[in-house]
Order: sequence, then C-alpha cells, then structure tokens
Amino acid sequence: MADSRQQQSPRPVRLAEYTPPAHLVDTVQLRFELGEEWTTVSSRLTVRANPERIEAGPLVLDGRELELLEVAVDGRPLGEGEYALDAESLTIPEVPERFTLEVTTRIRPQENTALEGLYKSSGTFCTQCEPEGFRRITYFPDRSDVMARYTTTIVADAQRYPVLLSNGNRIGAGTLTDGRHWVQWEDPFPKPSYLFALVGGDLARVADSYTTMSGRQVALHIYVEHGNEDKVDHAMRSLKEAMAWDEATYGRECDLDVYQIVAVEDFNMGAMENKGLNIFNTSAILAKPETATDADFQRIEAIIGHEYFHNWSGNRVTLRDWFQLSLKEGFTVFREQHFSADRYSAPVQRIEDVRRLRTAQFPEDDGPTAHPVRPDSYIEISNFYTPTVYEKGAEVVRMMYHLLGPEDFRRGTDLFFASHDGRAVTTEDFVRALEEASDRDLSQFRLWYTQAGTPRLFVDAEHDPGAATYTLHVRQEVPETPGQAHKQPMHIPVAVGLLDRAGNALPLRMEGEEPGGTTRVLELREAEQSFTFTGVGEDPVPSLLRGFSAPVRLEHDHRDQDLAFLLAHDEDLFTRWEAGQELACRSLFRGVAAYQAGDEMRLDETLVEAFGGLLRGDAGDKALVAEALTQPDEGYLADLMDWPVDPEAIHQARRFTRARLAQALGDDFLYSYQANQEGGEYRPDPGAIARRRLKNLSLAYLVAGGVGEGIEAAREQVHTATNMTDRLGALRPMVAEDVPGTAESLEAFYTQWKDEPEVMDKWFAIQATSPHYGTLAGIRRLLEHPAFNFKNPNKVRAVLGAFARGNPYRFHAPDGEAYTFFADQVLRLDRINPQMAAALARAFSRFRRYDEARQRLMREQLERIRQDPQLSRDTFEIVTKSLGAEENG
Ligand code: B3K
Ligand code: ZN
Repeated sequence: MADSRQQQSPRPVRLAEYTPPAHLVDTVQLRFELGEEWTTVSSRLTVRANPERIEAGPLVLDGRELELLEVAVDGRPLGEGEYALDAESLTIPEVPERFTLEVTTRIRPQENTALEGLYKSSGTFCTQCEPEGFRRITYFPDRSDVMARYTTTIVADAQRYPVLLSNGNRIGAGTLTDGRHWVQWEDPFPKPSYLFALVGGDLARVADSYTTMSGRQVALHIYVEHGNEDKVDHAMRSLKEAMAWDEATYGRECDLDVYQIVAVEDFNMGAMENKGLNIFNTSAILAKPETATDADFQRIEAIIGHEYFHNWSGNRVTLRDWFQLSLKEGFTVFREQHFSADRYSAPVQRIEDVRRLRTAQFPEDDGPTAHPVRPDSYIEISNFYTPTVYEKGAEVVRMMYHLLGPEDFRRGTDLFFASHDGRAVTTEDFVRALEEASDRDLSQFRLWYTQAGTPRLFVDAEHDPGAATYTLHVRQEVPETPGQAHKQPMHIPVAVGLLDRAGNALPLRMEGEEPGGTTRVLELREAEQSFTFTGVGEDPVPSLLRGFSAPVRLEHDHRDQDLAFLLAHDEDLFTRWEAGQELACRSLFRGVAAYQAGDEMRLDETLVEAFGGLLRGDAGDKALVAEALTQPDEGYLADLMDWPVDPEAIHQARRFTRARLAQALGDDFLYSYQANQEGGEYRPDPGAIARRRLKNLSLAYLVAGGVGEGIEAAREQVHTATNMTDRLGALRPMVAEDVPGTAESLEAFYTQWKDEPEVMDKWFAIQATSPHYGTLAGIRRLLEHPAFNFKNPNKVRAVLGAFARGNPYRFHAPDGEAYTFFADQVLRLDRINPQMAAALARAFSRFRRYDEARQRLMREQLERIRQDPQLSRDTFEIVTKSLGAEENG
C-alpha cells in the first residue's frame, strides 16, 4: 500500500547525523514517455565520487514505488546480483570514481493520489518534487545538496498533450510517426532534484514579458485550462510587480529567459517554486472580480511574489539539508510580507501577519509538535512545512532586519547571495553573512533558531515622580517544549514608547543619553532586566512591543481605560490595534466566566465606547478600523484560555458580544454600511478594499445583531452584488446566523457558481464553519454533495479543514461524535493522500488543553488512528507525537 508504514516504528532523521553526499551528479538527462497506462522514465546521469569524502563507498539512490526496468553503469546493464533493491533505495556496491549511470523505471502517475512525484490533475500531467517527490519518478540521490544540470525530453500524444514543459529553455521539438510529439528542455542552472518540474497537457497560454533592470527580456507564460484565460490578469500583473520589487529592494534580477507558471486543480499546498516553472494551485492564481474576493486578490499577489522571490532565496542559493528549510521559507515569507506591506498598508499587513502567527504558530509552539525554527529531527519531512518554519522563521528574519537596520541588512543579504550563489547552505551561513556585513554580534540571537517555545515577557512599570524616572522591569521565560526542558534567556528586541496623559508621544531618554525619538528598541538579553527612562515627570501610559517587534507573549496589567486610551491615541498603529484586541479579549473572557457560572452575560461599556469611537472617528485608515473592529476568533480565544478550554462558552460569549455590540451601535454600523458603498468598476486597490471591508464588516455585525435593516440589506446584496467580495460579504453572515432566506440564497449561489471549483470551495467553507450548517449532520451532507471530491485537497480543506479549525464549537461537541467521524475521515484520507491526512490529524494534537471528558474522547481517536497497521509515516508521526507528549506528562 502506498506509503504504508511497516510494523516497526520509523527511525527519525537527525541533523546531528548529517554527512555530505558520497556521490555527486553533474548532469542529468531525462526522457519521459507519458502514457495512459504507465509512464516510462529513462535517466542518464554523470556521477563522480565526492572529493570531500575520503571513501565514497557504494552508490545509494533513493526510490519509492518505482518499477525498475533497467540499470546500467558505463553502458553495461547490471545483472541481478550486481545491485540491491529495497522499498526505499537502489544500491550498487561497486562503482568507479566517475561513471555514467542509466536507469529506466516505470511509474503510474494516473494512480498517484498522494500528489507527490509525477501525477495527473484533471487530465494534465504535473509534478511536485519538494521535498522528496523526485524519488517517486526515478532512482536518484534525492537530497538538496546534490545539484546538477538537467536536460529533459518529454514524449507524449500530440493531441491530448500539446503542451509539454520542463525547467529552463526549450531547445528542440519534433513529431513522431505514431501521433506522438516530443519537446526538449535544458535548464542552464544547476539545481537540486526538489526543484525539478514537468507538465504535459492541453492548456491555454497567456503571454507577456518583462524587461529587467539590466535590460534583459524575460518571457512570462501562464498556463491554465482552456476557459480560464480571463482569470490570469491579476497574477500576471502581480508577477511583474514582484520582479520590479525584488530589483528595487534586494537588487535581485530575474536570471531566466522564460518564466513559466502552470495552474493545476489538485495540489497539496498553494504553489511551488520549481526553477523557471512554478506550479500553482488554481486557488492561488485564478481571479476575476466575479469569482474572487479581495482577500483572494491579495493572497494571489503574495503567493506569486513568494514563489518568484524563491528564485533567489531558495533556488540560486539552496539548502544543504531539510533541517535548513527556514533558510528559504522564513526568509522568503519575510520578503513576501514586506512586498505586500509596500503594496498595501504596512500596519494592516503587520496585523495580518501577527494574527496568522498567533492563530497557527503560537498554538503549535505550545503543544506536542513544537519544534525549533531549525528542527533537530524528523520522521517525515513533509510534516515540517509548519507555521514555525514559515511564520516564526519570518519573524526571526524580521527581528534581524530591525536590529541591523535596512542598510546593513541589505549589505548582509547582498553578501549572502554573492558568497553562496549556486551552493547548498545553512541558516548559520545566513546569520554569519548578516553579522559580517553589520558588525553586530548575533551569537545569543541564534537561539531563535534552536530553542522552541514562545517566550513570555512579563513587564512591570514603576514611576518615580521625585526623580522623574520611569522604569520598565522586564522578565522573560521560555517555556519547556518536547525534548527541550531547560532554556537559555533569549536576545529579544522590545520596541516601546511612552504617552503622556494628553496622548502625546514622549521623546525617550535613557540615563546618560541624549533624548532620542519616540520609539526605543530595548534589547533584552537577561532573564530579568530593567530599563530606566529619565525626564518623565508625569506617570505615562506605556506602549509596549510596538509593531510586534518580537514573536512573544507579552503580559502587562494595563487598566482597561489605558487600553482604550492606547487604542485612541498611540502613534504606533499596530499597538493601537493590539490594545483594542486586548480590550475585546478581556470583555469576552468576562462573558465566558459569566456563561460558565450560569450568570447573565453583560456587555462592557468601555468596549462599546471604544468601538463606537472607531466607527464614528474620522480615522484615515479604514482598513485599520476594520481590523480593530474584528473580533478575535474562537481558536485564538481558546489558545488564550486557561485550562480547560471551553469551546461552548467561548462561542456563546463571542456571539453574545457581537450581537450586543451591533445592537448598541446599530446606527453607527448602518451609517458605516451606507457610507462605504461604492459604485463603478471593481478594483482591488487598497482604498477600495478597505471600504468594502468596513462595509461588509458592518453588515456582518448588523446581521449578527438581528437588526432588521441589516438583514434586509444582506438579502438584497447577496443577489445584487457584482463582485464576489460583496456577495460573500452578505452570504457569510447570513449562513453564520441562518437568517430567514439563507437556504434559498445558498441554493441560488450553488446554481450560479457550480462550475467554478474555486467558488465552490467558498460555498463549502462558509457552511462548514457555520454553527447552523456545520453540525455533524451538515458536514456529512457536504461530504456527500456531488461537488465534493475527496481526492481534491482544496475540497478537503474547504470542508474538513474548515470544520476542525473554523468551527470549534461543533467540532468539540461534548458527545465526541464529531471526533469519531473526523478520525474516520483521517484514516480514509490516509490511504489516498498521507500529507493531507497528517495535516487533518493535527486537529487532535492539543487535546490536553480540554476537559477530562473531551481529552478521553480525543485520545481514543488518536489511539485508534495510531493502531492502523497501514498508517502512513506522515500521520504516524503526528499521532505519536500528540500522544507521546501526553504520556511523558
Ligand atoms: N516550497 C513549497 C512548499 C513545498 C511543500 C511540500 N510539502 C512552497 C513554498 O513555500 O513556496
Ligand atoms: Zn516558500
């Protein structure tokens, strides 16, 4: 069975056991004969012993689920006794110093549902090789520190597969007499096997071009299914923006003659940065106003940018081994976030980055699968494409950016790219380049790569009116995480400011220093440290962790009034938002306590005033106002709640608060709804996006509050909307509240959009996350719906992923039936797509955060999954780690 784990437990791979490859490969010639029953892959490699190794020893190649047809060394086919095969490798004991190796294998892409290696997505052949998919195509040293030059010939039926693509430049093509044709590609850049890509299908091409800063022409080709040509304008524009941004910001120029992107419907993640041939999930590329929301437009631009930026951070300079994954991912996410901040609003971008970090990474860092940004070991590397490696990794790079300042950071990245171009390196090489370029000592800072767990900061303030000093006492604690009991104090940049009682920012001065600006970065290095500001006559309000200067959990006992004050006055827009969220969380937790005690829930006046002030104020940045008015979600509240998490009380308190706020501020929400209407053509520019956001947020509140005019407006808007942002902006709150007319609107929406898979994903997700439609019975119905497809990851994410993550109230229903059902789905999916199954299984990993009854129910399901004799390595790792931490206490 695909990927099945034999009875014994798989052995972890450890960073400490890294050794350079025994053999290097200089050139790879591949020939693919794509067929309906099978595909034949012939490879010809020039191999030599690695001079860095004293003795190369036998040649060991990785390979999984391959049918070996022939293997030859220097043209001589090997007999049976001359090589050894097992489930994961091909070993040739005796090989010369230098030789050519020829291998022919047969694979069945049309049966590949794991979507790793070569597979078919709606009739199109495509590949996904990162991290270890190439070994499902042919036998090869499938590791990122083996870099070679590839020439690829693809042969296929000319009618069915007119488009045949691979990395690099097209150097030849022809037709065969049997109705097949061939195309040959040559990639001039040496690359690791994980960046190999191939596509074969009947696709439409949209072409454009870009002139680089040195005047080179790069052809830009985006391939989509016929009929989707009208949905790539935005992606194409975004690509050109990204290319210009990387030139201006990092001095990085595109090194290709042709940059190709292909959209496929079945894809395990968003997109993949294969050299010169990106492959994208359709959901991460296709957009037109009628079918995509503002959020989709922004996400597409970010992902297009992300994959493009990898051309330097990842491809030109690649990874020595998979433990270094954050070298490319953390850095590239940071680059992507910076790009988006420059394109839209920097503070709003920061808020969104932090929200993602807190909802996905903080819980991971605080649970049984916690691991450092640079992990020490893994069972299945596919499980390590995590929020920690990506998002926390980006935070780590961001902290260095701010510690060094933009100029020195740029000098550092220039040095990094120049000294490691064409090589496979480590996070250590990156940090060292930044140090060399800046004269900063980052030795203690490196702990961010090796220590897991989110540091907690406790801040106490002391004002001495007599001496006119203000002292911040800061204490840090890094919590214990699996395998790391004792932690060292970290180097943490804490940006702070002080406000006087009129709301003015105070110029900051520390003992023996000239007065500086109004923001000061305190560099915390000890477990406990105090920082004293002088010339502070009146007791100020501290503004702490401005811009979220470090990925930590900060605790300071601001009074509610001080939070409202910061929300209204702070010059740092992130901190304003943060104060509003903290205020909202406090109010919500008072509601939780009341609900649990059976008392009446009450709405806090401070919150009503603060929110009313935001709505009525003439705050320039509407996007920021919308962010501030957005309630923290149930998952985030669960993460903040002391043991045991009570999903029901959280749900009820949040629902109550939302409805009461809407009632208390009904006129303001109605006014905001009307004032932010706009006619004219849809444009995804920052101003229009912000207005729609505020308008639809107001609408959602009104619907939640049962305000008649709001419900009417939503019913109307869902039909009359001319873009998907507004249509969903009305439908989503209707489905969340199940107001009269919802079922009809859902049906009408389905009829209108059933042929648009990306739109259907939204239709599924809003139901799966609704307390009314996302009940267990509702989820079962969605899985049986004709538009659902268990083999399509987008559909699985839209229903099962959305249910577990976005509907904790129903997922954690006390009878545990949803748990049993969900575990059934994990097991069913594990046979089809282990990566996706492992991702879903994470829904149970923090079961210890819940009450005894729910714990027992979830543990039972984890045990049941673990006992499956055919369980994949992917799911096995997640499930055993989840249970293991429980056993170890
Ligand atoms: N590098 C890919 C992720 C590959 C994940 C493989 N399971 C996409 C990205 O981060 O750009
Ligand atoms: Zn990436």
